[in-house]
This record gives sequence, C-alpha cells and structure tokens, in this order.
Amino acid sequence: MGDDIIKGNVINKIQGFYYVKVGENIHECKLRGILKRKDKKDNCIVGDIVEISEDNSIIQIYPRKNMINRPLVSNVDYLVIQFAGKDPEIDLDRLNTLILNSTYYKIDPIVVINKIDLLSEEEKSSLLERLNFLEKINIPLFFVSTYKNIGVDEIKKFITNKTVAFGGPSGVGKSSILNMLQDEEDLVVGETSKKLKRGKHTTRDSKFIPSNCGGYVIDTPGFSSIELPPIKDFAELISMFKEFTLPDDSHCKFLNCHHISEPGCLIKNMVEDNKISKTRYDFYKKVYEKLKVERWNNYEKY
Ligand SMILES: Nc1nc2c(ncn2[C@@H]2O[C@H](COP(=O)(O)OP(=O)(O)O)[C@@H](O)[C@H]2O)c(=O)[nH]1
Ligand SMILES: [Mg+2]
Ligand SMILES: [Zn+2]
Repeated sequence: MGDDIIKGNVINKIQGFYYVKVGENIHECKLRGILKRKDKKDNCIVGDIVEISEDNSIIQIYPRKNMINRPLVSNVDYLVIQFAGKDPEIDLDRLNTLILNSTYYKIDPIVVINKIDLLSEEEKSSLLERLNFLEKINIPLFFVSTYKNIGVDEIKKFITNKTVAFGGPSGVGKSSILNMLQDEEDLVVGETSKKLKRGKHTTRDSKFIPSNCGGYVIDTPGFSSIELPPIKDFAELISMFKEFTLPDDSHCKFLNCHHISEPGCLIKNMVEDNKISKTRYDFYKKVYEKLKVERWNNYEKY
C-alpha cells in the first residue's frame, strides 16, 4: 500500500529491454516473468501502456485499443494513407485496400495526397472528384506538397498528441513528410533504404519517435498491409463497408443478399442513386470475389 502506480508507454524495444516513457523520463525495463508467454513475440510490444515497479519491471500491460503486425505495434491513433497526386499515379484499389486494413485493425485512417505542386488546377479538381467517396465515409483528406510546404501544418494540427503510422506505396513522399514531423533527420529520402528493407516474413518491432507536434510517429517506411486482411466470412466483410448499412426496417429482396447480382438489391439501388459511391461498390465487389475464390473456397452459404 502507498506505492504510487508508475504508468507509461513502451516506445522502443531492444533485445529484451523495453523503453518505457513516463512523463519526460525513459525507464529501461524488463518484463516480469509472469507476463511472458512462451514463444510469443507480442507479450509486450511498442505502443503498450504499462505499469512498472520501482525497480523497473513491467508488472502490468493495459488492454490494447488496437494492434498491427507489420510493423508490430499497438495503440495507434491514425493510419496516414499516403499517395501522390502524380509520379506515381494514384491506385484507388490500393487506397481502398489500406482503408479496409485500417478498418479491420481499428485504426482511424486519414488520406494524404502529396506532390500537389505537380498538378494544374484542373487536375486538382478532377482528383478531388475521384476522391469524393472519402467524404461520404468520413475520412479526412489532405492535399499536400512537402516541396512547397503546403498542407503540412494542417496535418500537424490534426495529429497533435496522436500516434501516427504511415502507409502507401514507395515514392509518394512518406519519408519526406516523416522528416517534417520529427526533429532528428534519419530517414532516407528519394531511395528505398536498404537497411529498412526486410524479408517478407520477418517481423521487427518498430519504435515510436516523438513528433514535433506532440505524440509519436512510427519509424517504418510504410504499414505494409497491401494485402487483404484476414476477413473470415461475408458478415465480417460487409460490416467493414459501413456505408452499406441499411435502415433497420428495410432489407434486400433476398435475406442473405450479398449485393452482387441478386434482384431487388437495395445496396445496388443506393449505388444507382449515388448514395453509395460507385468506386466503393466496385471495390467491394472485387474484394468479395477475391475472398470467395481464394479464401472462402466458394462457400456460398453463410
Ligand atoms: N514534386 C514533389 N516531389 C516530392 C514531394 N515530396 C517528396 N518528393 C520527392 O518524391 C520522391 C520520393 O520521396 P520519399 O520521401 O523518399 O518517398 P517514400 O518512398 O514514400 O518515403 C523523392 O524524390 C522526393 O524528393 C513533393 O511535395 N513534390
Ligand atoms: Mg521512404
Ligand atoms: Zn443486396
């Protein structure tokens, strides 16, 4: 009794030591034996909120609000899904796949389009049009140029005191933005850093780097989930397209409608009436077919 609880968060992990930030101090900690489950890489990971004892043992790990595997981190507030307006061109399927992953892993997404200095006014408007499905699903969109320092302050304002991971293809300026969000410059711009290139199946713990607007950025060159998340069945898939939710008192003609080619489908009507974006619906159909063929073994009845 009488002992104060020391609470902090794990911001780095190196060879069995956990670096726990408590206020302005960093404690080098060990994980108490009872919290170690054999062969588990995720017993305690970067991002975890923990309690430590006075002799720097981690004695409790708080429940995680979310967790991702590559990089292996927890308690991420935002996934910044980054693309460029040009060079390389935007791939909307890939963008939607990242949104699907962020929904699956329960991390709020924001979309950042960099290199807008390369776009004419007309190109900007037509890009805004192509991306207007984001507004319908309440995902914030930022147009940015790290070259011209356009839009970066808006992002900083948005992510103040938050923990932020980045995702998106290479060459879109992720390192360039990360460099503007942190004080130590240690990210390679303009080339893929060889050191950061990892084998496909290795997991490595990332670290949290304090950002210059409070909070943290995660030091990975990009959340690597460009694959579909492990969605187990149709019900789970449909729950991730929140804009497909029907009012309680209405349903498609067929009760187990998958909204593909069934007659009397209310979802398809909503697409026709432009209440659901066609971009999102087309993406949904692609994901549905892919999961059905590749993972659900053409299982028709759910
Ligand atoms: N035109 C333009 N080029 C940019 C901008 N930001 C970054 N780049 C360039 O895009 C290339 C890739 O940038 P980098 O930050 O390494 O991208 P990453 O692979 O996503 O980390 C580099 O040549 C950068 O100089 C920008 O705002 N406008
Ligand atoms: Mg990079
Ligand atoms: Zn339907």
